[in-house]
Amino acid sequence: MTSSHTGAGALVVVPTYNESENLPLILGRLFAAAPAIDVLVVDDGSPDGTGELAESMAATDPRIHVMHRTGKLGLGSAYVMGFGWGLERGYDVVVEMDADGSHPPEKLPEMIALVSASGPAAPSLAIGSRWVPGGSVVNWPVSRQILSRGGNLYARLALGLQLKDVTAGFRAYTRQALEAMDLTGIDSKGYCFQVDMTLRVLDGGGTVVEVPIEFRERELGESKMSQAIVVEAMLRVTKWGVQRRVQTLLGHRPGPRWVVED
Ligand SMILES: Nc1nc2c(ncn2[C@@H]2O[C@H](COP(=O)(O)OP(=O)(O)O)[C@@H](O)[C@H]2O)c(=O)[nH]1
Ligand SMILES: [Mg+2]
Repeated sequence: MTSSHTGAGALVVVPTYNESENLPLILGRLFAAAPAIDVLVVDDGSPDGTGELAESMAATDPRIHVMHRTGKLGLGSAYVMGFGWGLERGYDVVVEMDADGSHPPEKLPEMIALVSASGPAAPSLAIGSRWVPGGSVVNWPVSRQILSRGGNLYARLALGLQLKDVTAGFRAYTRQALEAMDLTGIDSKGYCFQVDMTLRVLDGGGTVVEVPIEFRERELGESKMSQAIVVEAMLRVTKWGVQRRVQTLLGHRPGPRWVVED
């Protein structure tokens, strides 16, 4: 762990596993778009030296912080640890963003402004969404598009959500939304982490807004998506869907809460 910055503002948590080619590019774009932002790289002992590279970048840029974990422990727990780090240091907004360049940091000022607005109608979570009008995907194989569309359709039906892109990993949360949930209770690893977090925001009384983004598949490095991640997501979404229906039937939960749509 590098220096201990303290302060309000926004923290972008960037999980990395073998992203040495991408990290300098994405951080360059991020700081060009949002110079006042801080970054926490959560590296899982990448064999390609991403962790060391992040350290060397942090040595010359006080906005960059690095957390090292001992092995590949999954995206979900990397974010949970990153969120905890950010909350301890007083950030007002905490962002999730991939290192591979698929999430446009140029959209972050808009997303952060949305969740930073005051008043009861202000959203607690802004999702950078591929599947709302104005959103798009570039260079993604049809198989991945079908998986994402199908996964989102299934999650919408199973969970009674109106969101179009509930598996998206480009997100800005308010500190209040994260503080209102039990982060230690999260053990989702892959895409279902994003669904899990969305349900927790809604269950905590928060609202969600989707901001259209152009999602551009990585040009460098490799995806860590696996069959296990897809299976985990399907099983868990099914389980949560059944649990929520039973709770509604028993009168322990109101029917689906509709979300704010952009
Ligand atoms: N720290 C950490 N980062 C991970 C892990 N798995 C994936 N990532 C990072 O999470 C982001 C998204 O992963 P990616 O492989 O691009 O998934 P895809 O976009 O679904 O194909 C990238 O920045 C990865 O380096 C992990 O186990 N630990
Ligand atoms: Mg990716």
